[in-house]
Amino acid sequence: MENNKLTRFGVSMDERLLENFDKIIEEKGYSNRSEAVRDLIRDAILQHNWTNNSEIVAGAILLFYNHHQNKLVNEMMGIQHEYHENILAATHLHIDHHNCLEIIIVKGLAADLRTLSDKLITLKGVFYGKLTISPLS
Ligand code: NI
Repeated sequence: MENNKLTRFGVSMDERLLENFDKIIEEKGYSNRSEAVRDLIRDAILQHNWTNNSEIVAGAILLFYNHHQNKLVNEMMGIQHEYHENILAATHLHIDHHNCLEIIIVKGLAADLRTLSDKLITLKGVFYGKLTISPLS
C-alpha cells in the first residue's frame, strides 16, 4: 500500500467537550487522541459515502420522539407509507408517558434511505434520530 504523507492539523473546541471526549478515549483504550480522531473521520467518510451512492444497502433508522407533538404521529405514518417499498419492519416502543422509540428496518438504494431518514429525523418532536446502514457485499 502506498505510504501517504501525514498531515497535522489543529482543532479548537469547548474544553468540556474535549474532556468528555478524552474520557471516552480512555474507556475505549485508544493510546492517543489522534488515533481516536482518525477512527471517527473514517467512520464519517464511510457513512457519508454509503448514504450517497446508488448501492443497495440495508440498515435501521432509530427515532426517539414525543408522541404528544402535534401532528407528528400522522406525519410519520404518512412518510413511512410513502416509502413502504423500503421498509421491511417497524417496531414501536412506548418508553414512558410521553416518549416513544421507533426502530425502522430498511433496505434499498442508499440515497433513498437517506432521504427517508432525513424526512423522519427532521420532523418536529423527534429529539434524536440516526440512520445506520451497511452495504450488502
Ligand atoms: Ni409510543
